[in-house]
Amino acid sequence: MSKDPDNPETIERTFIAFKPDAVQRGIVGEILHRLERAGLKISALKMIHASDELLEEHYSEHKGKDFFQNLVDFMGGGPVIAGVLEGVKAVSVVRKLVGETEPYEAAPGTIRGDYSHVSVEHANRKGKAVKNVIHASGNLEEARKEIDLWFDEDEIFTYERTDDDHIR
Ligand code: IDP
Ligand code: MG
Repeated sequence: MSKDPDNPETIERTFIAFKPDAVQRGIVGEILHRLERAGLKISALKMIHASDELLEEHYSEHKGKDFFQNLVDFMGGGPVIAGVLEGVKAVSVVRKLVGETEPYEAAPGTIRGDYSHVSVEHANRKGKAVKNVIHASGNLEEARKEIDLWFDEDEIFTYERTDDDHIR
């Protein structure tokens, strides 16, 4: 990837989803604010009660694992708010802001570290998915797959933010 800041190739799009626990706890706005504040542009946003079929495809890399069905049940247990965020190296920037998968290990200051605390061990003992507030694509390839899976092309928008000059 080019290091030239004016090269559009450094601008990436990544997929996020506020999981049902975030929606049900009423903390979506607060968390979205953190992402916007970092300069990430909202290119798409919608509420959706995802089908098992969509979730099984979204998490296809985890098919066959012990927690797979618990994960699908959790993610389909209520509406999620799915979005596309755009920015310089957006995929890794968003993962950094989101923090580690296991809330118990996620650093303070990260979304998962600040808004959740359960351990994988606890979730597995309870037979539940780890409720960790937000999903974010793990890499560029995953981002492309997930954006394509969750959004039609005409649901994704291009526009200028007034602070674009300062953040790119
Ligand atoms: P990620 O969301 O940080 O990319 P993944 O390993 O891709 O983490 O796992 C997807 C989601 O599955 C996690 O965010 C979490 O909600 C859930 N999960 C992962 N590992 C476990 C587990 O061992 N038990 C229960 N749920 C899990
Ligand atoms: Mg993942």
